[in-house]
Amino acid sequence: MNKLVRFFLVIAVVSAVLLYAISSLNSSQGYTGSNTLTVFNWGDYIDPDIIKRFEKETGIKVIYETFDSNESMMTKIEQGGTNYDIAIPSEYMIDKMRHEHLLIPLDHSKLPNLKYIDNRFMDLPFDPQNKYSIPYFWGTVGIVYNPKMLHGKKITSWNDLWASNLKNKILLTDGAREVIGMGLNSLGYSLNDTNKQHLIEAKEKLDTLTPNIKAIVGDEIKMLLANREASVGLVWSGDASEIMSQNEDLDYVVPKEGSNLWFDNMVIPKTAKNIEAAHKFINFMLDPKVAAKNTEYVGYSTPNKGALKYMPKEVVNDERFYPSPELTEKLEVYKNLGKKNLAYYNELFLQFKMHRK
Ligand code: N2P
Repeated sequence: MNKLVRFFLVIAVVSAVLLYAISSLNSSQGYTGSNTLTVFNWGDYIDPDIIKRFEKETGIKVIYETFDSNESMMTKIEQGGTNYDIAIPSEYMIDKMRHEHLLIPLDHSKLPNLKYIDNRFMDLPFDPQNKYSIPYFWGTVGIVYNPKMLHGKKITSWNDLWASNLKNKILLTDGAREVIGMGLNSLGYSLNDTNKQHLIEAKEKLDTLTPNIKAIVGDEIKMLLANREASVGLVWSGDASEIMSQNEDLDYVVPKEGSNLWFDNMVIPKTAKNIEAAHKFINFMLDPKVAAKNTEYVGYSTPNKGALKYMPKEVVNDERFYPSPELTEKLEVYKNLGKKNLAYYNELFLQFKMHRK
C-alpha cells in the first residue's frame, strides 16, 4: 500500500470513530432526533422491560431520565435545556404547567387505548377533559409501619407519630407538600391551606417531631424500611405496597384526620421534539397488558380498568391500595396554590430540614 492510500485510510477510520463518539454523546445528553423519545419520570416508576419492548415494537429509541420531586421536574422543564417529549407530574403541577403554557394539547384520536382508563380518573379539575394529561398511576399518602417493632401498637392518627417511644424511628419522604401537609393535617388544617399563621404553626409542630425523625430520604426509603432500618415511614401508597411485598410484617394506614389523594399523569411538555412518538408512548402505556405488567413491577395503583383483570385478585381487592370512591372522597387532592404559596411551602420545608441539623 502506498503512503498516500495508508494516510487516507487512517483519516477515514479516525473520522468514523469520532462520528460514532459524537453521536453517542448527543444521545446521552438528551438529543432528540426523529427516532428518539426523551422520557422524564419519577425514580423507580416504570418497568425497564416495558421501555425495551416499546423500543423493539416501534423502532423508537428511548432516552430515560428521572426526577425526585414535582418541583425539580418543573425547574428542568422551565430551563428548557433538554427536549423532554414525555413527563409524568402530579395533578397540582399539571394545573400549574398548563396555566403557564408549558404543555402541548393531546390528540385523543391517537390514543385509542384511552378507553381502558376508568372514568373515575378522567376529566378531573386539574385538567378538564384531559386536554393535556393522561392517567398513569394514582394513590394516597400515609404511614407504613411495623406493628411488631411497635409492640403491636396500631397507628391510626398523624399525632401518633409524636409518641416518645418512636425516638429516631421515623423516615420521611422528601416532599415539601407531603411533609408540610402532614403538619397541617395533624393540626386539623387543610392540605391546601394558605393561611400564613397556620403554615407557620404546622412548621413549628413539625420541628417538635425532630427527635423522632431518623432521616428524610428519596426512593431509598423503601429499602431502608424493608430492611428494618426504621419502623415507621411517611410514604406514598405505592411505596408502601412495594415495601410490604418484601416484608410481610408491615402495614399501611391512611390517618383518620385525612390525607392526600394524588394522581400522576403523562403529559407532553412544550420542550417536546417528537410529538408523534410521545403519543405512541402514551398509547402503548395504556395497553391493558402493558399497564398490568408495569403496575406489578412498580407497586402503585393503576387507573387502567382494562389492566385489573390481568392482575392478582388480592392486589386489586386490597382496600389499602385500591380505596373505594367513598373513602377517597374524604381525602384531599393538592391544589395548585399559585407561585407564591408553593414557594412558601418549599421555604418552610427547607427551614424544617435545616432545623434538624
Ligand atoms: C415513585 C414516586 C411516586 C410519586 N418513586 C407519587 N406521586
